[in-house]
Amino acid sequence: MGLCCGLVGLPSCGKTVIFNAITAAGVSSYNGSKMNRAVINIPDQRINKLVDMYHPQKTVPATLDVVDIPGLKRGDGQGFRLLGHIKDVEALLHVVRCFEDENVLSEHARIDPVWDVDTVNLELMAADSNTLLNKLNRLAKKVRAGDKDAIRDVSNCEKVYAAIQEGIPARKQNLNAKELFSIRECNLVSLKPVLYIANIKSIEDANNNHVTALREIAHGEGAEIIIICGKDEADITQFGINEQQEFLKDLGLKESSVERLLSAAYEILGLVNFFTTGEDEVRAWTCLRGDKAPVAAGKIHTDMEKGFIRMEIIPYEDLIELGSEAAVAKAGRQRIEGREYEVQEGDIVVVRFNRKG
Ligand SMILES: Nc1nc2c(ncn2[C@@H]2O[C@H](COP(=O)(O)OP(=O)(O)OP(=O)(O)O)[C@@H](O)[C@H]2O)c(=O)[nH]1
Ligand SMILES: [Mg+2]
Repeated sequence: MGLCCGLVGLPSCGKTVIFNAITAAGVSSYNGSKMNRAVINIPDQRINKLVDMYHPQKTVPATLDVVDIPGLKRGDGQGFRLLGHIKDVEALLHVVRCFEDENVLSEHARIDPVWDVDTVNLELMAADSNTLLNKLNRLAKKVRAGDKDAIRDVSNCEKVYAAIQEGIPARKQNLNAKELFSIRECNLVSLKPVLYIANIKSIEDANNNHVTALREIAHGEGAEIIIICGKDEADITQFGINEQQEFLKDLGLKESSVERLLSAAYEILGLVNFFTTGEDEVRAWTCLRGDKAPVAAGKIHTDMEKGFIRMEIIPYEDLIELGSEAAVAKAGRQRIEGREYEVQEGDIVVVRFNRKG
């Protein structure tokens, strides 16, 4: 399974419209109480080149799961109800309404990205406060028994909790590795990386005041922002690929929102794609930047992680340059790496493993 991103935001900010724009799912926009889920195939020219070379029976691109989560409202505790869905995702795609339209109801008296972002952050932090308090309660017993690990965990959890009470989401707290370790099991929602999506009416609005306000928020916290004409882009997903290109040009866009979103999501999540190749299957896999070879091998099969022996690697660029695996081997560019190797973007891998694990 690919990694999972969740669309969050206030009601009617355009989450479902943007979900349709990036997944071409064509979901009806008017049922805000329902969760929607879709899998995006990640377009990758390299896969096409590998298919030309291996003529496999099956081709599997990398994927990204996207879920459309019903709107959060300020202070009505929905954060708790929706928390389960948000806990399941690895990154938040935070949609912020930056379009004016009196026919579309707004949560607030006026369109106000600062208020919107605050509201979502408050809901996420309310949910996290609850999670942390539960964890502290559970730890209290162990602390009374003098458990050293529990004493350290309590102090770290209390620190994160106190900062949340001051209005600082966990992702902005610059937590160190030990603190992160203590709160890992809590799976805090305000710790998840955020990509802001400004939903605008038309490309002329790309620099309107609302977008400027959102950009300032994003820059202030070192987050990325992408701008999407949700409604128009959702409409054009219903056309064929060539027509879509024409329409994008008409909208003044070079790339579709899927492409922009994917590259931003890859960046914030620190994702790396690697490949397995053969006559039966050419397949792209996803791991996190910095993942060691056994962890990456585990994406292919858990047995490969358990019984990992070594990884044989051909960099994609070398394979294309030299034309065949045999030529790469002859040129001495195939590598053998062990458990400490960090898998790199574009590695074509063969995992050697002990089947008994
Ligand atoms: N004019 C205009 N309307 C939009 C735009 N994006 C969304 N809308 C409209 O806003 C309304 C709400 O959009 P949705 O995508 O359903 O909003 P949502 O965030 O999914 O809302 P909930 O699911 O209720 O939380 C719909 O009527 C959309 O047609 C836009 O860019 N411009
Ligand atoms: Mg919706």
